[in-house]
Amino acid sequence: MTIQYVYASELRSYKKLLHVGVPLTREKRNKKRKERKKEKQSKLETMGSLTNRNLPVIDLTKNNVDPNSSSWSTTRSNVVRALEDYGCFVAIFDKVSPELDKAIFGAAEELFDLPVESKVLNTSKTPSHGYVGQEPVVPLYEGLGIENATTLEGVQTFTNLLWPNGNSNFRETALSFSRIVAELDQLVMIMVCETYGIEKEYESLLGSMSYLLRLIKYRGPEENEKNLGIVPHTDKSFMSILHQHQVKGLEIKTKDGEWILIDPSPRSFVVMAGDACMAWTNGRIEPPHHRVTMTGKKERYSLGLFTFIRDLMIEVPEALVDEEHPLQYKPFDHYKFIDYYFTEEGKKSKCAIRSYCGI
Ligand SMILES: O=C(O)CCC(=O)C(=O)O
Repeated sequence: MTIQYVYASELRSYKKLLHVGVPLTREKRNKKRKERKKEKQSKLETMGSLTNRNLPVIDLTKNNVDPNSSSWSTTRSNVVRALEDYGCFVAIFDKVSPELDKAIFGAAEELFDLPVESKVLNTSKTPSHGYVGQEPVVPLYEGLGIENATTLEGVQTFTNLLWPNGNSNFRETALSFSRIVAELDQLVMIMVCETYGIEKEYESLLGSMSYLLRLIKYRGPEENEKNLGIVPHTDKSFMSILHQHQVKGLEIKTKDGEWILIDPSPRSFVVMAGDACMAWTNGRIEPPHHRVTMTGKKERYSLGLFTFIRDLMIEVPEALVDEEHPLQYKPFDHYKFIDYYFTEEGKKSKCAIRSYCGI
């Protein structure tokens, strides 16, 4: 909606331009028209267009993400505006090659085809970071989590657990995918931090950053079974990047209550703020509610790369506190917050991060 407003206001200023000053000759008018068309086209390419109804789509390929390019600052402000307005956006990102995209979803199929007795071996000290499945509230859902997914050790531990005789193809594919998608996460965060003037604070979080790769499968609903894949929720992460394979289902709620269905594509990655990001940015970036609704009988695969901060108290940077923005959150430990979320009190709370560390 904000972006539609920008276009409307741009149009008004173009119209004003046409009515102000010395009358233009036909030749000059044509020249101006061509310039405007070119400018609008390049804005659409760099700002992102409005497919997926009104969720911003932002091109984060090549030139747009070179800090020395002329489009860096426009892309950066589009990213921050999208996060402030929607808590998320669809990134067009081409660093995951079509081959890797095919391989990671192939690896996911192979993983879910393992017997349940193997999958339940994927446990974690952190609630919901290991195997989740066969849950009566969401019977279609099954997910496995690879902790420390950007490290060889993390992916190796997971692989050895599920395939005691080894599976180097799974290990290499999961590791490459996680590392490349983590680059997207860090690129977005750099843009956010440059905008807010909090690069130093981000650097100190970086050393404590830990990535969880969650591989997710929803089986198609049977006759008389509801099509709810996952209940509406906000993520407990710092940031999340979601990637769907072929079958639609992910819906994101806008601030005015509209659910938007997101189209899957190999180059589309939904970049989304989690609860911890809202607290860290002192409420500037709010996590969006999202859910999965299965639209047909076909099974659906998706991936989520989630960022968490380990062994470091997360504190609102001083630059984000002023008269207009009084401090809203006390320093907190991310993993203790997740534990709290899974208590009776946390589960009942309307906004767990606020009840946990809100002021
Ligand atoms: O499957 C999806 O597309 C979304 C999964 C999700 O919302 C989550 O894991 O938090």
